[in-house]
Amino acid sequence: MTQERTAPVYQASADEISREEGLRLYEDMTLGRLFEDKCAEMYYRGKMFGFVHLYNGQEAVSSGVITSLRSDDYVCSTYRDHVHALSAGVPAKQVMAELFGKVTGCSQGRGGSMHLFSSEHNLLGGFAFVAEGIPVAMGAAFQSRYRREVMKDDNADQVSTCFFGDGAANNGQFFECLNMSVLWKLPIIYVVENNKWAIGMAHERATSVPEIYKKGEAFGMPGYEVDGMDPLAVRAVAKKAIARARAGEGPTLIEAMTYRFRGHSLADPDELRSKSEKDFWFSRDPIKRLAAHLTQYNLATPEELKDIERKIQNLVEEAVQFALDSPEPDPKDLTRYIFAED
Ligand SMILES: Cc1ncc(C[n+]2csc(CCOP(=O)(O)OP(=O)(O)O)c2C)c(N)n1
Ligand SMILES: [Mg+2]
Repeated sequence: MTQERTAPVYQASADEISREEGLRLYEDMTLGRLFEDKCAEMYYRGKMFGFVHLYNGQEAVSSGVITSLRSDDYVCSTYRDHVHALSAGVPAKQVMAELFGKVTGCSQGRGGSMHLFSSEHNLLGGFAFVAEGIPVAMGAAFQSRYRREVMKDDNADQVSTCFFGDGAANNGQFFECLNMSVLWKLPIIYVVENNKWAIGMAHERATSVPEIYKKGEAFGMPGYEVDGMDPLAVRAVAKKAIARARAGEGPTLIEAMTYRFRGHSLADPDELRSKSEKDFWFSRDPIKRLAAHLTQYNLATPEELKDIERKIQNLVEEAVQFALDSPEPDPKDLTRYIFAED
């Protein structure tokens, strides 16, 4: 096996996180994992249609960044968007119903897996085209700055976060947005989830400089490489970037080294990645990592963590029942939501 690129190990201190914050993080990551496992089950039972891309393994990135945000900050995602939506506070029922194409879904059953949206939770969307969300998130960051500085709205200090993959970081929109957001000092955080693969294309075969975080430097933007399998490491770097953006100092690029535990989508037999590579990353499970920290520093007992898992499992079951019981969109509403309504 070739040497795996990982970020430097982060040494979390005993007082890194409070019990309350630690349990919230654990709950959020557990929800992400159990929700996705249930999606796989429902997909194979024929309850969902189209492509469904799961996030298993990458939970430390979504939870580490999004639980560090304020509820009025913005989150922009890709087609791998279920867990970002959950971390942003979209109820599991609404996400599951959307995946079932039901009218009670967060996009009223029009979007499906790749197009989760919630204006209430400042979730700007899941986007199916690779890198499509990057300029959208930058637009959100622009409006924050414009409202604050031109319209003199002191409350307009919202930060935008933009999640995307290593493959997206080879797309022109990425570079254009890095340039523009530094030029305009926009309050945005670019979070590259480097999971080593873009479908079946290995990252180092597709890019000239595999260390994506270094690409910020060319535009005068701080770039951080972080262990994306460690929620506390992600959280620490996210907090720094959020404070910088909130203070009007401009954007940050974060490259989180992570791994998806399943195939590209549920239609992918996942035969290209080697067993030894998968085993290396499975042994770095981010949820187990957080559990070890919480128990080591007496922030939680194993029984308490088990209780959280049981509670979340029930919540996911309820989400499925809600989705099953919900109606399909009415065909007479087919042309609604295309243009702004009166
Ligand atoms: C503009 C565009 N080109 C190609 C595709 C097909 N496509 C879908 S996912 C994907 C790989 C993207 O990989 P990455 O950005 O690393 O994200 P990951 O799936 O690993 O989360 C590609 C090429 C697409 N959706 N959009
Ligand atoms: Mg990738």
